[in-house]
Order: sequence, then C-alpha cells, then structure tokens
Amino acid sequence: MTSIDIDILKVTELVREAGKLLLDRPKEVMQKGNNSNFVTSCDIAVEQLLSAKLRDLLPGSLIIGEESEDNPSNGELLWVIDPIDGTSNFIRDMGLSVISVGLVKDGEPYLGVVYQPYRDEMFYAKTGEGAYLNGERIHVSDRDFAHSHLCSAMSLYDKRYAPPCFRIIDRVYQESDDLRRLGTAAMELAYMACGRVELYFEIRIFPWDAAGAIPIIREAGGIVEILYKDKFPLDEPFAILGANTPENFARLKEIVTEELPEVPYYS
Ligand code: LIP
Repeated sequence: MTSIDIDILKVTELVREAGKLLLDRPKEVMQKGNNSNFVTSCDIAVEQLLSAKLRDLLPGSLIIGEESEDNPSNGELLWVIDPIDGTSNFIRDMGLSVISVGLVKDGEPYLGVVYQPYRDEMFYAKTGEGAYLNGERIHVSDRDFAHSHLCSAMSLYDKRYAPPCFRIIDRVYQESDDLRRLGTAAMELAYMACGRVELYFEIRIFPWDAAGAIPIIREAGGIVEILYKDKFPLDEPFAILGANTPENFARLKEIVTEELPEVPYYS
C-alpha cells in the first residue's frame, strides 16, 4: 500500500477536541432502530465536528459516518467515523465509550484513531508506522488461548443472530480464561492491540465500529479478519474476528467457522 502524506497527530488532536464533547455535553437521547439502538445529540455534534475538520485535513476525502444521511462508499480516501461507539454506555454514564476514526484508502483501513476520553487514552496507528497509545508503542500480548480473555457481543441490533454467538462464546469460554462484554467494539479491539484482551468475535458489526481499530491491531502485531469477505465492506454489516497470535487466531477461527459455516445475513 503506498503511503499518503498525512500527519496522524493532527487527526488525534481533532479527535481529542471532539472527545471534550462527550465529557461536557448534555445528552438528548433518541431511539434509532430496535429497542437497543439509540442516538444522542452528542453523537450528532461529534460527527458534525469531525466530518468538517477531517475533510479540511485531507482535501478530496469523503465521509462515512454512523449518523450520516448519505454514505458514499466509492471514494479513494474515506473517513469512517463512529462519533460514539458505546452509545448505550454513554447514555447510562458508564464511562465506557470511544470515538473511532478510520481512514480507508483504496478499500482497506489504512490509518486509525480510537479515543477513550474518560481515561484520556488515545490509540492510533498508520500502516507501516507502528501502533501507539498516548505516544508509547503498543503490542498485542503473547498469552496463549488458555490464558486469553475474549471480547464479544450477541448481535445487539438484530437478535435473530444471537444463538450462534452464545454457542461460540460458550466454546471459547470453556477453553480460555474469561470473557468480557464492554459494550463498545472499537474500544475492545483497541484493548486487544495493547495487550489487555486477546480474542475478539462479533457476528454483526458495521464499518464504523471497526475501521479505526483495524490498523491499530495490525500495527500492534495482531490479526483481524472480516469473515468470508476479501475486502473491507463499506456499506453493510459483517462478522469479524481477531486475535493476538496466529495460533490463537487459528483456534478461534476453527470454532467460529464450525458454528457459523456461513453468515446468515450475507447476500
Ligand atoms: C455498538 C456497541 C456494541 C457492539 C456493536 C456496536 P454503537 O456501537 O455498543 O457493543 O456490540 O457492534 O459497536 O451502536 O454504540 O456505536
């Protein structure tokens, strides 16, 4: 992948500025889809702020945002924004939400920033230049499967697909150390990059949940794959898995593909 001339620290500055909105702003909550799906006035404010400033930073780039009306998917350079990943945690004042920004270049996540404002933790990576947390290089852990923690979810926004998730979680749980469900995919994926968790599986997430964290995991030495897809999907949900080591990834993939020989909602 050819590199592009963009200072990732400028992206982190913008994301940190947007992070102040999560800490300060009053929360007006609106229902979005099913019972579990919400958007707040803060999601919209963060996305508006980032969309405008990221476009200025990289002239000619396009935006895909979780709360956007129109989602272009055919640009050469696309910012993929989740203004608040962990909206339900945000509404419930759990202090477990992040802003995620990915830059997709020629169809693949190229640069990523995931910011947890409550702990002031800025995760970031640009392809070929390493992964960082608050300026320090990060790396996945070397724990084996038996000592791993899995992060996962159960298709929150379409619960028809929950049963295979529970089967996969049960099987991984029997062989590993423990399980976490933190309610924000982007943060859980960033936690894998810095060695806090080792395994990740989610049956149905959206491009904005993962675009920021994928380059961070890869640059931190981890493995992440979109199940049964060759390219990063920009306009549809997908199943994703990831792990710290090739051995752990292989075992997780074995369990996932046995329980999920196909993804039921893929067309
Ligand atoms: C969601 C997370 C949830 C995860 C979903 C999605 P949202 O993000 O809260 O934990 O399972 O795939 O990432 O809707 O809060 O931005």
